[in-house]
Amino acid sequence: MTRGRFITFEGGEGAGKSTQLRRLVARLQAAGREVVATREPGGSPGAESIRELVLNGAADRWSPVTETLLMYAARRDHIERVIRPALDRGAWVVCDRFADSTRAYQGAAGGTAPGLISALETHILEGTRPDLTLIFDLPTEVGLERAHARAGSEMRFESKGMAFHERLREGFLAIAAAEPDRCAVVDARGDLDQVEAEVWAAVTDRLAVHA
Ligand code: T5A
Repeated sequence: MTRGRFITFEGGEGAGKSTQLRRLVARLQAAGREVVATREPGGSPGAESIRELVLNGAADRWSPVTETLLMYAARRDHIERVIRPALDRGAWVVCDRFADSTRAYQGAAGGTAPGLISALETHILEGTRPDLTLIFDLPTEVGLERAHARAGSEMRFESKGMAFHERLREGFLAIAAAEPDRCAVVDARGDLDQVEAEVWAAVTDRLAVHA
């Protein structure tokens, strides 16, 4: 059995990831793939319980280091119970946020030491890394406007202030620059169809998939 492919969507708040993830999943399914659509923090029952803890409450409820550990506890459960089994049976896994969000949110924007995050990547991911990461890039104020306009969002991270979100954007762009073979930056300013076309071009260019 050939291992499936692992695609992650990353970026700041309100960049349009979830909307585009649904469109990509539909296109991959139409191309005959088994696709598992999932998200972080969350994606398994245990990780969804941790999501409730980490995304709700006051902005300073958890320190960046504690957040890092909670994200990785959730991620380990998600990998063990959902991501690895799916990849092993040949399914494609499309995940809304993954390890780069910890690097950007808790690391670049939050100040958690890069050494701690690297150690967690080594020991907790154990090689479960994306084949392709789409980094949605958008001016910070546009993303926050979109996120605020959308109903039902957890607000803890959105309430952290403009400087935090600027550091976040720089953090994601630094990851893309450091790992160009894995990462593609998507200009998220376009309309829904323009962004969808950019996502599909990145997927078909970099992974073996036929429309
Ligand atoms: N987090 C997560 C960490 O801090 N560390 C970690 O390790 C991980 C894994 C998750 C939070 O957790 C943090 C990051 C996050 O703060 P969430 O509620 O899942 O919380 O939030 P997000 O992942 O940020 O998801 P959002 O829903 O906020 O943003 P999306 O998914 O990027 O945007 P989407 O698709 O929901 O769109 C937002 C709004 O914009 C509109 C949509 O219709 C929607 O109303 N929109 C557009 N409008 C105009 N043009 C377009 N092209 C548009 N695309 C979408």
